[in-house]
Amino acid sequence: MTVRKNQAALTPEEKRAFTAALLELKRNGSYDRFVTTHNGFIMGDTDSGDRVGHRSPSFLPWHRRFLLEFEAALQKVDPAVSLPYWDWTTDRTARSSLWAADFLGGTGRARDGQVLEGPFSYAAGKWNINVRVDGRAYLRRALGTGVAELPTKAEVDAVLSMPVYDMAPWNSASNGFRNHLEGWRGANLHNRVHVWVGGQMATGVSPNDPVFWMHHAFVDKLWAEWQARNPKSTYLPAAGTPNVVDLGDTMRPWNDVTPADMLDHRKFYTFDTEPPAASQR
Ligand SMILES: [Cu+2]
Repeated sequence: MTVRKNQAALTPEEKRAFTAALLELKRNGSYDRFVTTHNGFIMGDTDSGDRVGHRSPSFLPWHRRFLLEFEAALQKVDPAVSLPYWDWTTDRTARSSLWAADFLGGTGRARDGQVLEGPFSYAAGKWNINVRVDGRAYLRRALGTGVAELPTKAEVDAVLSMPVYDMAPWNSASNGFRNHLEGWRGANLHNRVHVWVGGQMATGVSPNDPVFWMHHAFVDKLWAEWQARNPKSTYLPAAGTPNVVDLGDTMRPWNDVTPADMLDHRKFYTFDTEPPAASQR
Protein backbone atom coordinates (compact mmCIF):
# COMPACT_ATOMS: atom_id res chain seq x y z
CA MET A 1 0.00 0.00 0.00
CA THR A 2 1.15 3.51 -0.76
CA VAL A 3 2.93 5.43 1.98
CA ARG A 4 3.15 9.19 1.52
CA LYS A 5 6.38 10.53 2.98
CA ASN A 6 7.61 13.90 4.08
CA GLN A 7 9.59 15.28 1.13
CA ALA A 8 12.41 16.23 3.53
CA ALA A 9 12.97 12.55 4.33
CA LEU A 10 13.23 11.29 0.74
CA THR A 11 16.45 9.59 -0.28
CA PRO A 12 18.32 10.86 -3.36
CA GLU A 13 17.05 7.78 -5.23
CA GLU A 14 13.41 8.51 -4.22
CA LYS A 15 13.81 12.09 -5.41
CA ARG A 16 15.21 10.90 -8.72
CA ALA A 17 12.37 8.42 -9.19
CA PHE A 18 9.67 10.98 -8.37
CA THR A 19 11.24 13.58 -10.67
CA ALA A 20 11.61 11.06 -13.50
CA ALA A 21 7.96 10.01 -13.21
CA LEU A 22 6.83 13.66 -13.35
CA LEU A 23 8.94 14.25 -16.47
CA GLU A 24 7.49 11.15 -18.12
CA LEU A 25 3.90 12.28 -17.45
CA LYS A 26 4.84 15.63 -18.94
CA ARG A 27 6.38 13.97 -21.98
CA ASN A 28 3.45 11.66 -22.65
CA GLY A 29 0.86 14.43 -22.33
CA SER A 30 -0.95 13.20 -19.21
CA TYR A 31 0.46 15.90 -16.98
CA ASP A 32 -1.06 18.84 -18.81
CA ARG A 33 -4.52 17.28 -18.65
CA PHE A 34 -4.37 17.62 -14.85
CA VAL A 35 -3.46 21.29 -15.20
CA THR A 36 -6.40 21.84 -17.57
CA THR A 37 -8.84 20.10 -15.21
CA HIS A 38 -7.71 22.15 -12.22
CA ASN A 39 -7.94 25.45 -14.07
CA GLY A 40 -11.41 24.57 -15.35
CA PHE A 41 -12.64 24.17 -11.78
CA ILE A 42 -10.85 27.31 -10.55
CA MET A 43 -12.65 29.25 -13.28
CA GLY A 44 -16.01 27.57 -12.68
CA ASP A 45 -16.25 27.46 -8.87
CA THR A 46 -18.07 30.56 -7.59
CA ASP A 47 -19.33 31.63 -4.16
CA SER A 48 -22.90 32.20 -5.32
CA GLY A 49 -23.13 29.41 -7.92
CA ASP A 50 -22.08 25.84 -8.47
CA ARG A 51 -18.83 25.07 -6.61
CA VAL A 52 -16.96 21.80 -6.34
CA GLY A 53 -13.17 22.01 -6.33
CA HIS A 54 -12.66 25.20 -4.33
CA ARG A 55 -14.37 27.65 -1.94
CA SER A 56 -16.75 24.91 -0.85
CA PRO A 57 -16.94 21.91 1.51
CA SER A 58 -15.80 19.56 -1.25
CA PHE A 59 -12.46 21.39 -1.58
CA LEU A 60 -10.88 18.64 0.55
CA PRO A 61 -12.47 15.48 -0.92
CA TRP A 62 -12.18 16.91 -4.45
CA HIS A 63 -8.42 17.47 -4.08
CA ARG A 64 -8.02 14.07 -2.37
CA ARG A 65 -9.57 12.41 -5.43
CA PHE A 66 -7.56 14.62 -7.80
CA LEU A 67 -4.30 13.70 -6.08
CA LEU A 68 -5.23 10.00 -6.06
CA GLU A 69 -5.73 10.12 -9.81
CA PHE A 70 -2.41 11.89 -10.27
CA GLU A 71 -0.60 9.47 -7.98
CA ALA A 72 -2.08 6.54 -9.92
CA ALA A 73 -0.71 8.08 -13.13
CA LEU A 74 2.75 8.37 -11.53
CA GLN A 75 2.55 4.77 -10.36
CA LYS A 76 1.75 3.62 -13.89
CA VAL A 77 5.16 5.02 -14.83
CA ASP A 78 6.92 3.76 -11.69
CA PRO A 79 5.00 1.65 -9.15
CA ALA A 80 7.50 2.54 -6.41
CA VAL A 81 6.61 6.24 -6.48
CA SER A 82 4.16 7.92 -4.11
CA LEU A 83 3.28 11.56 -3.58
CA PRO A 84 5.52 13.24 -1.01
CA TYR A 85 4.10 16.01 1.16
CA TRP A 86 5.67 19.38 1.93
CA ASP A 87 5.22 20.37 5.57
CA TRP A 88 5.58 24.11 5.06
CA THR A 89 5.39 24.71 8.82
CA THR A 90 8.85 23.13 9.17
CA ASP A 91 10.47 23.57 5.72
CA ARG A 92 9.68 27.24 5.57
CA THR A 93 12.49 28.97 3.70
CA ALA A 94 13.83 29.09 0.15
CA ARG A 95 16.92 27.28 1.52
CA SER A 96 14.98 24.08 2.18
CA SER A 97 16.28 20.99 0.37
CA LEU A 98 12.93 20.96 -1.44
CA TRP A 99 14.19 23.81 -3.61
CA ALA A 100 17.64 22.36 -4.34
CA ALA A 101 18.74 21.71 -7.93
CA ASP A 102 18.45 17.93 -7.41
CA PHE A 103 14.76 18.20 -6.65
CA LEU A 104 12.41 21.06 -7.59
CA GLY A 105 14.96 23.81 -8.26
CA GLY A 106 14.75 27.15 -6.52
CA THR A 107 13.15 30.54 -6.87
CA GLY A 108 12.96 32.49 -10.13
CA ARG A 109 15.35 35.21 -11.22
CA ALA A 110 14.32 38.77 -10.42
CA ARG A 111 13.89 39.94 -14.01
CA ASP A 112 11.14 37.55 -15.15
CA GLY A 113 10.64 35.01 -12.39
CA GLN A 114 12.13 32.24 -14.50
CA VAL A 115 13.36 29.17 -12.59
CA LEU A 116 16.89 28.55 -13.84
CA GLU A 117 17.92 25.42 -11.97
CA GLY A 118 16.77 21.86 -11.67
CA PRO A 119 14.85 19.40 -13.84
CA PHE A 120 11.85 21.74 -14.29
CA SER A 121 13.77 24.76 -15.55
CA TYR A 122 12.93 25.82 -19.09
CA ALA A 123 16.57 25.47 -20.07
CA ALA A 124 16.58 21.78 -19.13
CA GLY A 125 14.16 21.34 -22.03
CA LYS A 126 11.63 18.97 -20.48
CA TRP A 127 9.15 21.25 -18.75
CA ASN A 128 7.33 23.57 -21.11
CA ILE A 129 4.34 25.39 -19.65
CA ASN A 130 1.67 24.58 -22.22
CA VAL A 131 -1.57 25.17 -20.29
CA ARG A 132 -1.05 28.81 -19.43
CA VAL A 133 -2.77 32.05 -18.61
CA ASP A 134 -0.21 34.24 -20.39
CA GLY A 135 2.40 33.87 -23.13
CA ARG A 136 5.23 32.63 -20.93
CA ALA A 137 6.22 29.01 -21.47
CA TYR A 138 8.76 28.81 -18.62
CA LEU A 139 8.17 27.82 -14.99
CA ARG A 140 8.17 30.87 -12.74
CA ARG A 141 8.49 31.33 -8.96
CA ALA A 142 9.11 34.16 -6.53
CA LEU A 143 9.54 32.36 -3.20
CA GLY A 144 8.55 34.56 -0.28
CA THR A 145 7.80 37.63 -2.39
CA GLY A 146 3.97 37.80 -2.63
CA VAL A 147 3.79 37.14 1.11
CA ALA A 148 6.78 37.02 3.45
CA GLU A 149 5.95 34.11 5.76
CA LEU A 150 4.55 30.63 5.39
CA PRO A 151 1.98 29.58 8.00
CA THR A 152 3.35 28.50 11.37
CA LYS A 153 2.66 25.34 13.38
CA ALA A 154 0.71 27.44 15.89
CA GLU A 155 -1.53 28.78 13.11
CA VAL A 156 -2.12 25.25 11.85
CA ASP A 157 -2.88 23.98 15.36
CA ALA A 158 -5.48 26.69 15.88
CA VAL A 159 -7.28 25.60 12.69
CA LEU A 160 -7.05 21.88 13.55
CA SER A 161 -8.81 22.60 16.82
CA MET A 162 -11.94 23.95 15.07
CA PRO A 163 -14.53 21.22 15.65
CA VAL A 164 -17.05 22.01 12.89
CA TYR A 165 -16.08 20.87 9.38
CA ASP A 166 -17.85 23.62 7.45
CA MET A 167 -20.78 26.00 7.82
CA ALA A 168 -23.38 27.83 5.75
CA PRO A 169 -23.04 29.65 3.38
CA TRP A 170 -20.56 26.87 2.40
CA ASN A 171 -18.27 29.19 0.47
CA SER A 172 -15.35 31.60 0.95
CA ALA A 173 -17.28 33.48 3.67
CA SER A 174 -17.79 30.41 5.88
CA ASN A 175 -16.55 29.90 9.39
CA GLY A 176 -15.27 26.45 10.38
CA PHE A 177 -12.35 24.14 9.66
CA ARG A 178 -12.55 23.81 5.86
CA ASN A 179 -12.54 27.51 5.02
CA HIS A 180 -9.81 28.30 7.54
CA LEU A 181 -7.65 25.55 6.09
CA GLU A 182 -8.44 26.63 2.54
CA GLY A 183 -7.52 30.13 3.65
CA TRP A 184 -10.29 32.53 2.64
CA ARG A 185 -10.81 33.29 6.31
CA GLY A 186 -8.51 33.71 9.31
CA ALA A 187 -4.74 33.23 9.38
CA ASN A 188 -4.89 31.81 5.82
CA LEU A 189 -3.16 28.47 5.39
CA HIS A 190 -3.54 26.81 1.94
CA ASN A 191 -4.08 29.94 -0.16
CA ARG A 192 -1.13 31.71 1.44
CA VAL A 193 1.25 28.91 0.45
CA HIS A 194 0.22 29.32 -3.21
CA VAL A 195 0.98 33.05 -2.93
CA TRP A 196 4.31 32.45 -1.11
CA VAL A 197 5.56 30.26 -3.98
CA GLY A 198 4.38 32.76 -6.60
CA GLY A 199 4.67 32.26 -10.37
CA GLN A 200 2.23 29.75 -11.83
CA MET A 201 1.50 28.46 -8.31
CA ALA A 202 -0.33 31.73 -7.63
CA THR A 203 -2.68 31.20 -10.62
CA GLY A 204 -5.44 28.79 -11.67
CA VAL A 205 -2.84 26.78 -13.57
CA SER A 206 -0.96 26.13 -10.31
CA PRO A 207 -0.39 22.39 -11.01
CA ASN A 208 2.17 23.53 -13.61
CA ASP A 209 4.56 23.66 -10.67
CA PRO A 210 5.28 20.17 -9.30
CA VAL A 211 5.23 21.61 -5.77
CA PHE A 212 1.44 21.85 -6.19
CA TRP A 213 1.15 18.11 -5.47
CA MET A 214 3.34 18.24 -2.38
CA HIS A 215 1.49 21.26 -1.03
CA HIS A 216 -1.87 19.60 -1.53
CA ALA A 217 -0.61 16.30 -0.12
CA PHE A 218 0.14 18.19 3.09
CA VAL A 219 -3.23 19.99 3.08
CA ASP A 220 -4.74 16.51 2.66
CA LYS A 221 -2.70 15.25 5.60
CA LEU A 222 -4.00 18.12 7.72
CA TRP A 223 -7.55 16.99 6.94
CA ALA A 224 -6.60 13.50 8.21
CA GLU A 225 -5.07 15.06 11.34
CA TRP A 226 -8.23 17.10 11.91
CA GLN A 227 -10.31 13.91 11.68
CA ALA A 228 -8.09 12.16 14.21
CA ARG A 229 -8.35 15.11 16.57
CA ASN A 230 -12.11 15.54 16.14
CA PRO A 231 -13.43 11.98 15.87
CA LYS A 232 -17.04 13.03 16.47
CA SER A 233 -16.99 15.60 13.65
CA THR A 234 -17.71 14.76 10.04
CA TYR A 235 -18.16 16.22 6.59
CA LEU A 236 -20.95 18.75 6.19
CA PRO A 237 -23.46 19.48 4.70
CA ALA A 238 -25.31 16.18 4.95
CA ALA A 239 -27.96 16.65 2.24
CA GLY A 240 -30.13 18.96 0.19
CA THR A 241 -27.81 21.94 -0.32
CA PRO A 242 -28.15 23.78 -3.63
CA ASN A 243 -24.91 24.36 -5.62
CA VAL A 244 -22.89 22.44 -3.02
CA VAL A 245 -21.68 18.82 -2.89
CA ASP A 246 -23.40 17.13 0.05
CA LEU A 247 -21.89 14.09 1.80
CA GLY A 248 -23.51 11.56 -0.57
CA ASP A 249 -23.53 13.60 -3.81
CA THR A 250 -21.20 12.68 -6.65
CA MET A 251 -18.43 15.11 -7.60
CA ARG A 252 -17.56 16.31 -11.07
CA PRO A 253 -15.55 15.59 -13.17
CA TRP A 254 -15.57 11.93 -12.09
CA ASN A 255 -19.30 11.60 -11.29
CA ASP A 256 -18.70 8.26 -9.58
CA VAL A 257 -17.20 9.41 -6.29
CA THR A 258 -18.76 11.19 -3.29
CA PRO A 259 -17.21 12.99 -0.33
CA ALA A 260 -18.32 9.99 1.77
CA ASP A 261 -16.09 7.76 -0.36
CA MET A 262 -13.10 10.00 0.34
CA LEU A 263 -13.35 10.35 4.13
CA ASP A 264 -10.99 7.50 5.00
CA HIS A 265 -7.61 8.06 3.35
CA ARG A 266 -6.37 4.75 4.77
CA LYS A 267 -8.37 2.92 2.10
CA PHE A 268 -5.86 4.38 -0.37
CA TYR A 269 -2.60 5.29 1.41
CA THR A 270 -1.09 6.03 4.77
CA PHE A 271 1.33 8.70 5.90
CA ASP A 272 4.81 8.05 7.23
CA THR A 273 3.64 9.45 10.57
CA GLU A 274 0.99 6.78 11.21
CA PRO A 275 0.84 2.99 11.44
CA PRO A 276 0.35 1.01 8.22
CA ALA A 277 -3.25 0.29 7.19
CA ALA A 278 -4.97 -2.60 8.99
CA SER A 279 -4.78 -4.96 6.02
CA GLN A 280 -0.98 -4.53 5.95
CA ARG A 281 -0.30 -5.18 9.60
CU1 LIG B 1 -4.12 24.62 -3.71
